[in-house]
Parts: sequence; structure tokens; C-alpha cells
Amino acid sequence: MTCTVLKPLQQQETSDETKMDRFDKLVETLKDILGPSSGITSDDVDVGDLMDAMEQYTSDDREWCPYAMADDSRGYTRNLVDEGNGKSNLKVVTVQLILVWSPGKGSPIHDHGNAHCVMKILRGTLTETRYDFPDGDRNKPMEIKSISHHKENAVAYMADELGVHRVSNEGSDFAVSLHLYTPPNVAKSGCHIFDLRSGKKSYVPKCGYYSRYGHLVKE
Ligand code: 2CO
Ligand code: FE2
Repeated sequence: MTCTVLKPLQQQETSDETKMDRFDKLVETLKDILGPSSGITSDDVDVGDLMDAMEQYTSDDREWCPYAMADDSRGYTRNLVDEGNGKSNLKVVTVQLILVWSPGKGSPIHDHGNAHCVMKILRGTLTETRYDFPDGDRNKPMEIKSISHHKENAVAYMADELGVHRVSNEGSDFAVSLHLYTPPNVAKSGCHIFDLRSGKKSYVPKCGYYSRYGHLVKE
């Protein structure tokens, strides 16, 4: 198995197929939990069940490494793990991504397209800074609402009701996280990013993927 996020010495081949399957099982479980959801609105999703399933998984880098493509020329890479159909309909109701965060870098301040975002830290620590949605008419710096440090194996939730956020990796090595979005509005229609100093909002029509199912696409 090749893995770009870990240094060669940190990589270990494993012949333990049961262990190798645990991450993929989590991805399937998360998709199954969303089975009865309509996929049209985000109202009928039990976020608690999704968070519980993520809590129960203990990160093992050998399991998720094939998806985790690192590129320190970028703030972070977005790697598609699953575009899921719920078990009871054929509509895509969720997208699961592995994000690889370059040391000392982070995302712009962004919204989440009126969808649920559940995130689990697979490696390292991520810093999340939340802000209120800026008042559209006023040109003024965005105010920090909270700063959290999410450690390895922690699970966090974000949605537009809670404001907007920036996620960054203040550590000295790559950090990795699993993100589930439902409905997959950002994948379909993009998101907005916000300027810290003015609160000015810009539309980003496509939040591309760096890899899909373990294959580089560098969108
Ligand atoms: N929402 C960001 C993205 O999908 C990652 S920050 O965590 O919500 O690119
Ligand atoms: Fe986000």
C-alpha cells in the first residue's frame, strides 16, 4: 500500500484483513444510517447516530491511508471516499471525504450549503475557529465566536445554524479528518467563502476533489 500522508518509517504493511476493513465498514455504516432519509432536506437526519458511529471507530492509519493524498502546496486536499445512496432510494444523500491538512495551513472561512457536516479527526489535531454569518451590508471584520482544538479521534458537528468556520492545522505534520456531508449540497452547488477583514462573501461554484476513490484527479 502506498500512502502519501505518512513518512516511510511510519508506514506498516498489514496482512490483517479484518483491521483493514474497519474504516470501510464505518463508511458503510454511516451510509446505512442515512438510508431512510429523503436526501432532499437535512431535517430528517439523526446527527447523533452519525456522531456515535464515528465515535466508535478508533483511527488506524493503515485503514484510511489509501484515500489520504497529501499535498503541502495546498492548504488541504479533499479526497472522495464515498458518494452514497441511502439503502431505500437511489438518490445520492451523502458524500464522505478524507481531508488531508498541510502543516501550518488551513481552509478559508466558509459555509456548508445548508447541510449537516460531521467530522472525525483521524490524525493530529485540527483547530476550528467559528464566526457568525456576517451582516451582509456591513463592511467590518468578522468576529470570532469560538476556537476549538479537536484531537485525534474526536468527533465534531458543523452546520450553517452554528455560523461559518475556518479549520486549520497548527501542528508540524499532516493532519487527517473524515467528513460526512448530508445532503451533499456543497458537492453539487459549491459554497461561499468569507473575507476575515470585510466579511465580504464570495461564491465558490466548485469545491473540487484532489482524488476520487484513491485515484488522483487534482480538480
Ligand atoms: N467544509 C470544508 C470542506 O469540505 C472542510 S472544513 O470542515 O467542515 O472543504
Ligand atoms: Fe467546513
